[in-house]
Order: sequence, then structure tokens, then C-alpha cells
Amino acid sequence: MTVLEQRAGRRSGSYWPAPPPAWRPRVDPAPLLPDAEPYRLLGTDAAGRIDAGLLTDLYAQLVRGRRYNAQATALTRQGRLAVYPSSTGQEACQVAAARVLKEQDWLFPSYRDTLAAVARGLDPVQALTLLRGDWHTGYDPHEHRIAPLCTPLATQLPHAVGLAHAARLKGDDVVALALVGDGGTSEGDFHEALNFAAVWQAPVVFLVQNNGFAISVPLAKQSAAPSLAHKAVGYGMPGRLVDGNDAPALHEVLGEAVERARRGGGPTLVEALTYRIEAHTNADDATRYRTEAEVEEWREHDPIALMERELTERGLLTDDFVQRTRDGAEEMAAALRDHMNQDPALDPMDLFAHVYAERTAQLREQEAQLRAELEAEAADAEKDEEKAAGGAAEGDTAGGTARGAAGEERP
Ligand SMILES: Cc1ncc(C[n+]2csc(CCOP(=O)(O)OP(=O)(O)O)c2C)c(N)n1
Ligand SMILES: [Mg+2]
Repeated sequence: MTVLEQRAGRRSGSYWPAPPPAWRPRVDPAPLLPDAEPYRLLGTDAAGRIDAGLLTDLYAQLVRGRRYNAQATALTRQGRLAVYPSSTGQEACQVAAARVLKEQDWLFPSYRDTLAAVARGLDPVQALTLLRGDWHTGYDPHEHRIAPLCTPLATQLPHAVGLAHAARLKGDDVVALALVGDGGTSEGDFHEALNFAAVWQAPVVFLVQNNGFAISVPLAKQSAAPSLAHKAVGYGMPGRLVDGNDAPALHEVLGEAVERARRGGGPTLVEALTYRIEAHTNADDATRYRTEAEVEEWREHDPIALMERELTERGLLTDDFVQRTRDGAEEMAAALRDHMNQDPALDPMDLFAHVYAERTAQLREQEAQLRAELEAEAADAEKDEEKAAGGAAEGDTAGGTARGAAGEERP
């Protein structure tokens, strides 16, 4: 007899004491379970109730977002941007995440979520500062209520929980929304963040963008969970599964989760099923671990194409609207190109300026080493310039030195 069978029924005819109350689950897990199918609005009968203004707004932001991704990727090829983890194919998640937040709320993005930061209102150039290779994040997180784009996986999650919990203790009306990838859910920080969030009932929403891969590792090789949304149940918070390419569905699910958190209802884990159409970054070759056929399947479920279908059915995709949307996106891309084509004036010594309040011995040593190298380089460059000034000038200099030396020997 298994433990579950033993728990389920008593043997007839014999006396069995009732189990202690603590033996039963403390919370009914059923309401926390995600739906069996990802929640969708586009392509369903419920799509008719989506507000027309919301549809057109979301569409315009998706088109702008796709253009931003394309432009940033092009800048990496031109050597103007060090690295860009594109969110092409994931724009619906990015745009919806930014849109459900109020001004006083906080966004905690990962390295793939530049677009969410831009959709929240951050200047498109500032948003790329870190990815350009600068030492700072390019914007004031407090001014925009956007934490720095986070490269160490999942470390933004405990930060989001801490901020949300602190805001609640202070009585501030603030919700934190943290973005993380499917791979990030295997990190210890994911566990710690969700556990604390649920125990404290912190006003925080976790959005997992499940794009199928952690670089080259497919989801099936790093998690055996029925879905990532199911993980929520183990922490005692609701899990929601949503079509990550359906912008209005995401807007609704995330909006509900954020408002629930705001009312003191505690955290929610939302898993959005989506796909990364581009390679992991410009430094990755995705053809080594996935097929073109798989990418093609997801292109058929493209977030922009889905919206265009709905807008067409409603007669909202007019030529004028499409043209205005495209023009706006082109304008943003042109401004981004112009800014990024200017060479920034960088001081290599800045590398050491903001690491610690008091520099460590190693840092001082490295600083001195770099300073010496830069000075030597500058001296070499000066010599080269002198040489380049001409052979005749070089002869004069040599003669002058010889004469000087000879003169010193004369007396
Ligand atoms: C703590 C930590 N470990 C490893 C890495 C290296 N790394 C960078 S991206 C990545 C894959 C992350 O995949 P996922 O969370 O699914 O996000 P995606 O890139 O798909 O958006 C890994 C392992 C890292 N940045 N941080
Ligand atoms: Mg991933």
C-alpha cells in the first residue's frame, strides 16, 4: 500500500485515529494550479471584448519594438554595440510587462529585456549603454523605477522581492514586476525569491518568459516540471500559464496579477510561452542546436501577425494607421543609429573609479599597471609621430644629439 493510498482511506473494521491536522495540506492547492492550456484571447471568441484603443496601442508598440530589436542587432554587426540579446518574437511579453505597471511601480529586467525598459519610457539610447560596454547602466534606476538590466541569472528576483516587501512595510503603493527566462528558473535565487515572496505575501509578480532555450539547452533538459507555472504551487502562490505571443492575453493576465499584488493578495508566477526567433545573442550560432523548421513554426505564431489578424477582422488595420506606425518606428531607429554612430569619449581609468569606496590593493596595482601601459602607449605614439614627420627631421635630431654629446666631452 502506498502512502497516498494509506492516507486516502481507513481500513474498514479496525480503529484508526484521525491524523493530526498538520498532516493535511495547509492550503488547498487546486486554486493555485495553472490552466491546462495557455490562456489566449486572440483567435478566440473572447477577443471581441478587447478594447480597440488597447489593441491599436499594443500593436504600435510591438511594431516599434520589433524595429528596435532589428536596429540594435544591426548595430552589433557594425561594431557599434558590444552585445545584444534580441527579444524578437518576445515583444508581446516585453510590451505587456511595461504597460501593466503604474508610474510608481518597479520593473526588474534581465539582459534580454531592454525593450521592456524602453516600452516603460526609458530613452532607447540610454537603455543600450551597458550593452555598449560602458561601466554604468546608462540611466538612474530610481528615476525610472527600472532596476539595472541584470546579467547574472535570476539575481534580480530576490532584489524585486526585497524592494516590494520594503515598500509594503513602509505603506507605499508599489508593485514590483520581475522578468526571468526559463533557464533562470533553475537558479537558487529563483527558489529563494519565490519562497520569501509567498511567505511575506510581497506585492511582486514574476514573469517567466519561456522561450524554449537557455542558450543551447532546451527546456526539457533543465526542468522536468509539468510546466514552469506549476512551480508556483510549491511556494503557495497562484501560477498562470499564458500564450506569450498574445499581447492582449498577457496584458490581462499580468494586469490581474499586478492589481492582486497591489490589493495585498500576494505574489503570482506567470509563465508566458514564447520563442526566441534570433540567436541567444550576436555571439551565438542557433543553427547548431535547433532546426529552421522549428523557428518557422513559431514565425507562424508571430505576436505582430496575430495582432494584425485581429485588427484586420475589426477593420482597424487601415493603411493610414499602418503607415503612421511604421514611420514612428523608423524615426526611432534613425535616432538610435545617429546616437550610436557617435564615438563616446571614454576614459579607461574609469574602470577603477566606482568599484569600491576604498580601492583594494589589487585594484590599486591594476590601476597603476593600466596607467603605465597607457603612458607607454602614448609615448610610443609620440615617437611614431616624430618619425612620421620626415626622414630629414630625423637626421637633424640624430646629428643634434651627437653634437651635444661631443660638446659635453670637449672641456
Ligand atoms: C548565474 C549565471 N550563470 C550562468 C550565466 C550564463 N548564461 C547567460 S544567459 C544563460 C541562459 C539563460 O537562459 P534563460 O534564463 O532561458 O534566458 P534567455 O536567454 O532564454 O532569455 C546563461 C546560462 C549567467 N549569466 N549567470
Ligand atoms: Mg530561455
